[in-house]
Amino acid sequence: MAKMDDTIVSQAIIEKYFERLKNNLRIDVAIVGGGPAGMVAAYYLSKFGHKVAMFERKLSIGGGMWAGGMMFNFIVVQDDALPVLKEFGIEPEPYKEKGYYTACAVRTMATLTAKATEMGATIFNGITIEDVVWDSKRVSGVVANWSVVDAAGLFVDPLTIKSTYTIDATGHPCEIVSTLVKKNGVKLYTPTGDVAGECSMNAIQGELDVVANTREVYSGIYVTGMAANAAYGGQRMGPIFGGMLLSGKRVANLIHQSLSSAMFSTAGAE
Ligand code: 48H
Repeated sequence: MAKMDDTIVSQAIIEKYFERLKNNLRIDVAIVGGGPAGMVAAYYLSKFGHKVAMFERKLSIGGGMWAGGMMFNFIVVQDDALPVLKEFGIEPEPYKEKGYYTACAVRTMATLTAKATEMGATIFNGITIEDVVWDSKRVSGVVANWSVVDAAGLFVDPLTIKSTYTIDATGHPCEIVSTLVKKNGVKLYTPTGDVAGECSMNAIQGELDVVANTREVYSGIYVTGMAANAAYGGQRMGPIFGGMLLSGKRVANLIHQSLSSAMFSTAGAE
């Protein structure tokens, strides 16, 4: 093996990372949260040709999908979501009851990630989005810091990334939209004007809700996945994941429409 210089290893990593970071300071779409909904959104938006960066607090992306149901690492999907899985080249196995399919949670999440990055999405892991950029009218970016800064309880000023659109894909806590409301008292496009909060389990209704609730929740920011049900008060659905995939696809389509029109969308309606 050729002689290795340790500092060249360091130099390569530092140069490549900072090149990537600098290249993503102004983007079309910032996705906060690397669960299934965010990852599907990253794939489709990249496929449309938009510049997309995803920020994930943990080192591992995947959110709740890795764990399937109660850590039995299988997911269930329904007929409606099969075209999305097919797009990713994932073939779920038909279950003995008609209309139900199972897939390995780990393999599914790994494939979603591989395809989203192949399509051009950039993933920043180990970074927490702690705030948004807001000009009293519109969200126009995200405020990022190392997750370890938060974990260590340090006070370190963050850095800013400008994005034409932001997606809150943070799952159950709907963290980014909640911060927007808490800090600025803005009125969301939800019926209450606030984060309504997720309702209890009802798999059929929850799956319908998560798709219907995927929308612009305030100027410049959309919700997808469980964050959509938290924002609009939809029900939870347990480890059936078709709705997450369909929600990710829907948010990508909605944002693509807005980016393709000359003006930013101006209202909560889709
Ligand atoms: C950076 C952040 C931040 C932040 C959070 O929870 P997720 O898997 O979200 P979804 O909506 O894609 O999928 C939901 C699904 O996993 C689930 O929980 C279901 C179907 N539940 C049904 C039920 O009944 O319980 O992923 C969200 C990701 C996580 O990886 C977080 O670490 C990350 O977002 N995240 N990343 N900055 N401020 N907050």
